[in-house]
Amino acid sequence: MTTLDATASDLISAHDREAFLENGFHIIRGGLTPDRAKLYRAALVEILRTDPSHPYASRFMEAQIPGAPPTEENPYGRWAGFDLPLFHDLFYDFIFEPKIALSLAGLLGGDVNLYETGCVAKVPGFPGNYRDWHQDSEYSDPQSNEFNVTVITYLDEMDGSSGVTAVVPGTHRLGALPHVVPTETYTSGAREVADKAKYDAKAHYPSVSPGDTIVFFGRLVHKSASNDSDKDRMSLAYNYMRTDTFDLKEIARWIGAGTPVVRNGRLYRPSTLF
Ligand SMILES: O=C(O)CCC(=O)C(=O)O
Repeated sequence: MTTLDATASDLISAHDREAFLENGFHIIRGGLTPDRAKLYRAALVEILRTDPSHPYASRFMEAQIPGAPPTEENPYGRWAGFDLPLFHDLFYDFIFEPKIALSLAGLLGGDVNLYETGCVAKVPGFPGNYRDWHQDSEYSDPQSNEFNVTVITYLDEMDGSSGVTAVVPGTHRLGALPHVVPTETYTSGAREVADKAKYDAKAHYPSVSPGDTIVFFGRLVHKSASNDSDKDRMSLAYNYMRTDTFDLKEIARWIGAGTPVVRNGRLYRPSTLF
């Protein structure tokens, strides 16, 4: 059976879902084939080179970090980017990657919409406290339920010393934690949990291959590991929600937010009228 013919229940077992609800995260091994991971990586390198004069260049966050200079692949030292379909159509196509999208339906227990598109890029020397412990729900609260997930697809091999996402299992059950603006000299400036040091001891740093995908609840405490290697490490970071998950205050204006992705357990195709 090809993944296009698959349904959510072919990919996520009852045990997978229970473990996801308990731990707050799940890893889809081989979410992309190695060839597809290469294709997206090449497209990501292309858009990381977008000229700063581009009208939408402010969608990229640039880092000035001593010991972590820009590289040939990432000449402006961009560590994060948002609204990727504005820059390359492939990042629209990615929304519908079958194995990932259908696994999400299995994990969330219902049909799925897109919420946000983005990327994370770590140049060699990227420090482990630059994007420190935080909950992504800090940026989407309040919502009607907690079925908003961050979905990070690795385009390089990564582990705890080469830029993987570190997670603290079970922290999604703590509810919304207080966040503060970081005080270090070199930091993303993005809000992080108030008492961050206490999460270090309980951290889990997975080892991943290109195409592997981690899915976690917006309330799961997580951070970026340092990249102590001599190579750029890149990933795509998208958010998806169950169809009964709504913004209750500010309605998200991310490109594509609300796009249907899975319906009736199958990948959405705009075909019913044509
Ligand atoms: O490095 C990662 O994979 C996580 C990045 C992250 O949490 C963020 O940019 O908010």
